[in-house]
Amino acid sequence: MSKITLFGTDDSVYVRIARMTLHEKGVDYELMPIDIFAVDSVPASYVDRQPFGKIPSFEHDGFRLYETGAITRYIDEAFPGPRLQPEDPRRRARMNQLISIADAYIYRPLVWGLYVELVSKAASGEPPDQRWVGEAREKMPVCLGALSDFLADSLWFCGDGLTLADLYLAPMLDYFLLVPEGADAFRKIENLRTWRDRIGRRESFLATCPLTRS
Ligand SMILES: N[C@@H](CCC(=O)N[C@@H](CS)C(=O)NCC(=O)O)C(=O)O
Repeated sequence: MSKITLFGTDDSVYVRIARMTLHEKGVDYELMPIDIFAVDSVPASYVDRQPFGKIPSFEHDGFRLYETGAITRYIDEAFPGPRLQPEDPRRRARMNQLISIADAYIYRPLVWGLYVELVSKAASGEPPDQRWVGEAREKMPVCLGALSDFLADSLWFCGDGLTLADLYLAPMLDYFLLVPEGADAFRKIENLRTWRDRIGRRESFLATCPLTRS
């Protein structure tokens, strides 16, 4: 029986991407809590797993891996279950493009610049960094416009089949949708709204909702 461990916390966007991938593949795993933000509680041994101090990291029968892109592609390729990467080279390139976009242009402004600054900090009575919020606000329509163009009238971001691109975007947009102005802008874009409703019904999405929000 193979043993799979994912290290990280359930409220992390990137941990959720890896968890959704495991759920979509029907792979059992253990989530080992590592609170990367509670500096004192990060075990020194975690640095051996992830020297850059990020979550998640992953282990499968002694094989250690970090970086969510590598982890999710490995899970898709090493385990049976529905394929989450298109065979067709152009669709696969599109999926990889979307994952890069999510990493490079979506995560920071929509999750950190808007959700963390306007929702998370407000909950703990901290004022937002208005410069950071302003930059994120400028980027928001570019992010949503590009995603809507990629999705077009498809069921999923790369066509008729769910791929890793959908699993990357869902946890990021889930935090962004907790920002009232983000939710307003998003809900006005019909194809994104329909996609969100579709992915929001999947077991992988529901089962990985951060416990702090359930
Ligand atoms: N490139 C990393 C990014 C992972 C990442 O940024 N994780 C966040 C949590 S969602 C983290 O560990 N943040 C801690 C920090 O930035 O100090 C990956 O793909 O796994």
